[in-house]
Amino acid sequence: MDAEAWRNRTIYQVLTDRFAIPEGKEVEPCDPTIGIHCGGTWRGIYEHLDYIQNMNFDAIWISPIVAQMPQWTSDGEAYPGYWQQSLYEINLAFGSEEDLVQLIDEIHKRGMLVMLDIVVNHMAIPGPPTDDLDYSIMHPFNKEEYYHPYCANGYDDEDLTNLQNCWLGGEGALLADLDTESEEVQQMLALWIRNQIWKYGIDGLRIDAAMNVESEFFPSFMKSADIFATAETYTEHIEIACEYSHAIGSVLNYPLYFQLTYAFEGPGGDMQNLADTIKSISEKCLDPTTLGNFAENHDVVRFANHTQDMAAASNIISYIMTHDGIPVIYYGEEQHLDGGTEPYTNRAALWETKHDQTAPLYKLIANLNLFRRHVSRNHAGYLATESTTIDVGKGTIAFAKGAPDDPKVITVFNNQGADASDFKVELCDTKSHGYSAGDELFDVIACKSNTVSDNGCIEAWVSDGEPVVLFKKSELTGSTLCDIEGASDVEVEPVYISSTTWTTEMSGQLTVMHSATTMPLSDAPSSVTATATATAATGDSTGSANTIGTPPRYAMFTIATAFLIGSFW
Ligand SMILES: [Ca+2]
Repeated sequence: MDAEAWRNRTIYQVLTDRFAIPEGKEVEPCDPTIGIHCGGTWRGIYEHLDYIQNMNFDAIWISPIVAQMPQWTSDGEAYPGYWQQSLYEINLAFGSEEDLVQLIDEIHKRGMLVMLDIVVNHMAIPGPPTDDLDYSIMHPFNKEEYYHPYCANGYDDEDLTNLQNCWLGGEGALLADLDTESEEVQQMLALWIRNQIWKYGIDGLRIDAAMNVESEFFPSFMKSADIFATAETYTEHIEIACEYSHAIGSVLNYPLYFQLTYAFEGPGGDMQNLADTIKSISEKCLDPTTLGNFAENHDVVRFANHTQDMAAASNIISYIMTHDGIPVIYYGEEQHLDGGTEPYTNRAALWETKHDQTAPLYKLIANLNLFRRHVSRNHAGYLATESTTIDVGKGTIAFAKGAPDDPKVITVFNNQGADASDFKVELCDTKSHGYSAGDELFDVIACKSNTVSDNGCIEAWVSDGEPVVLFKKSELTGSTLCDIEGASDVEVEPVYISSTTWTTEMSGQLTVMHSATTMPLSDAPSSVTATATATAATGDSTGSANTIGTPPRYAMFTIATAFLIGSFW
């Protein structure tokens, strides 16, 4: 799955420990302030996929899956999954290997993609830092020589050496910084990522703490991974984030995140500053339409922690869902959760909301996902074309998005809040919005028609501070939005899962690899589809020339998947 395939998707970010507990599992009430496991599992996610899919997401980002530092330390437990200790074992706190395989299988069956969170910067070892740390407990990086020498607090984005070579983490959980300049370390990480992707059928990666690794590491790592990745570059500096977008292909758009939050958290927010940031990112990053856009994640305070205003939340979410880039919504954002980061109450247990599918922001996201998919299905260039900023006012900003010859989606956002009096934003530059007098538009947020005035102005009426999302009304037939006539749901894109086995040398041993790799059905050669059908019929595993056998569990998995995907198609 490449960047083009991911650009058409929207991502729901799950913190596996906090999203859902499986039926029948008893857990204590979750206190996110104390930093211990609350009991969410892969099986819990599996049982709550409807909650994600009914919001019309077609990709899910899950926490890292590998085995963690097992013990409690003064920094808490490894519940988020970033304190890895053994890269070829899975994290049993999240379930069994069968549970993980079942989850990924089901996500694929539903036509959704899996984004796996991974760490290449560090391994975890209990502190405090001393001269005789036992590196042998970490696998496969079990010797001191694989690491940079200890130095604390590698968080200074003004000092590259500190940022890239010093250790993250606290005194309790030391995050031993891998010597990613070493060719041996590079080769071991390349082998590992190929293993994970092929073994589990991973479609995309989210790379943790990417900025803490020199950007030169990534081009060859990405060549080994050979799938789309986006990465954490936790900085306001556009130059740094964009450098990593070139090295990796995409980053999570932190520079935009900071300015979006400032712009929308209250009526004083600076929209011109937001417009300038969008322009600068467009000039410096690889491709803004494949960056990951977000307003919340597990490392930042939730937006409702800045303001409880529902209209403000609607505006920032609507921006994420309609502007250039791949929307990423953090679990609980749809429930208007309001946690902060000191302590990490932004990681509250979602089950305490009872996974409410009637929450206002849940419904807003569901509709905007549907809208995005509807427009992009009918207009191939929509998502790949960068927006034009067509108006910046005091507390308002408006955009037009769409390929040159296509009708444009017109969006108008504001930071005036739910108690603001109704007002209108007039967009009179017919060249930039592309519509003519008398054209009938439709606002998919307010579910209201809007006719372009005789002088060619679009009069975008803002009620209760809500955002305005306008499109040509005749284009919305069949979208199911606002009960417009001709309702029919838009199917998510089916994916084909190929199955092969192959062998490779790993840590000096010949090891059988089991592949379950996904691609859009449209990309699968006809012979591949035929093979999958034949596979299901005969019960034989497909394989490449160097196949030396498929362990039964994986054979079952890949054959069943091929069969079900075949039926789906
Ligand atoms: Ca590093």
